[in-house]
Amino acid sequence: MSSGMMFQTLDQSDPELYKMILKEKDRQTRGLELIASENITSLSVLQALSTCLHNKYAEGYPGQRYYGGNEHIDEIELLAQKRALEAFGLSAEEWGVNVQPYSGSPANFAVLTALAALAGPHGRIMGLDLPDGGHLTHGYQTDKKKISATSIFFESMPYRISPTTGLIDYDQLQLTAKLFRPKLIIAGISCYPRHLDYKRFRAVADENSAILMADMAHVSGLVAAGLAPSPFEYADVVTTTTHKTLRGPRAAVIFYRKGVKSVDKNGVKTLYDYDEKINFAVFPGLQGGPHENAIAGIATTMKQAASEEFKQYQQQVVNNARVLGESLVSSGYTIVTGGTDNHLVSLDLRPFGLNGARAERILEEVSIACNKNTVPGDKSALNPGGVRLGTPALTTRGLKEADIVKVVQFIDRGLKLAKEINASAPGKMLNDFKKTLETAEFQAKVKTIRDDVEAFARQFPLPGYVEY
Ligand code: DSN
Repeated sequence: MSSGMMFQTLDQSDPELYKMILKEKDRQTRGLELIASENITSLSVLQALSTCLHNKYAEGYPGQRYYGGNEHIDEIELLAQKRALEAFGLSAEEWGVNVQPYSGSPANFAVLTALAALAGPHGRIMGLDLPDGGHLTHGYQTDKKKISATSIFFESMPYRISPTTGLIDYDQLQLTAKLFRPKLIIAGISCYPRHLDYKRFRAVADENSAILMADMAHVSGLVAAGLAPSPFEYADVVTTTTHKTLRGPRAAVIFYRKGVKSVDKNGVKTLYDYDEKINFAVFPGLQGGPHENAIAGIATTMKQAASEEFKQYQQQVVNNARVLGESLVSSGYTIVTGGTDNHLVSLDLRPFGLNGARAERILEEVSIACNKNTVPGDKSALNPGGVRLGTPALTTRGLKEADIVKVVQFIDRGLKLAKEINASAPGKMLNDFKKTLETAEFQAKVKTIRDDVEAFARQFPLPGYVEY
């Protein structure tokens, strides 16, 4: 019987929810998305995500599932694995890949579970501190509280950036690693506008007999396109989400070395054992049934990532980020490290006389999305002095260099308005700012900028389904 709610479209069966989705689609269409970790995935990925693959349980791995009926699921997962290796130019003899992680945080936790916990649950790890541009799952804790589970179940020690240059202090990492003797070092960023020196990371890892894990989530699209240094030359394990610059589904993959690790003077070979450990940590260690619809999305993303069109897209992402930085500087703003090598710019608003929270708030009011972020020397991660801006999503919508110059003009108008609001606010608290922003006088000014931003943004199509 093909009637009843099971056969209705979403707009028929749940108009209340459907309307909310339409509103979100409209928000994305009329806004400028500058959150550096976001992107707009392709129609084909959205289609893969909403297929019958969603219905299937497939605990285990291709050829070794716990339930029957997985012959086609196996084909799809093997295709995703093969294409993931190809997208990054990896040979199946030297690298393996697990495409099941639900997203970046579980992927990173699985690697730590597999490799840092070899000597028990308190394996020592080092990662870039979150306020310095690292990620929660690289061991983040504060002096008061262990925040990430990666700092609760592992012993973590951060490395940092120089408060003056904004660049990673590799010398300090080297010194600290000697004292801390980490089992695993993470080379990865969430807000760092420069390339990483993987060779240097490898040297520090070797000095301490540590495993080198690269979390290339932010830059994996650039790596696939050959526009950022490849971590594969130096790292033992590489994780990445698949939805940032890579522009795929909300998911993640883990690459790990396999095959011959070393040969001693008698010709005796030692093999990598990451394969079994990492796969076991993902399932059954931490996850249950893999999301095979997301894995199908990964398969088609990796096909796209190997294409010439994708390389051109990534080149445009980088070009746009460079122009974003240059235009901000020529408009009088300060950007961390003075420029960018990748897809993001870290805007330091302290010299301009504004903080990150106010900047994020005003820009949201005028339909520009970004996020407040710490900048070098910030005393408090709760009150950061800057915002992070990235170009992947805008580039997907087709913006080129000249469009980015216009985007900077909109940002500039918004930030100057924020200063005007600050000057009129009765006090110095964020609430004073927000209340003043709500007054009719400033709402009228906000509307003028927002109307211009939205008219501009609507010129650029949003990939995906036409309606939602
Ligand atoms: N939320 C992502 C980012 O913004 O970098 C990382 O998880």
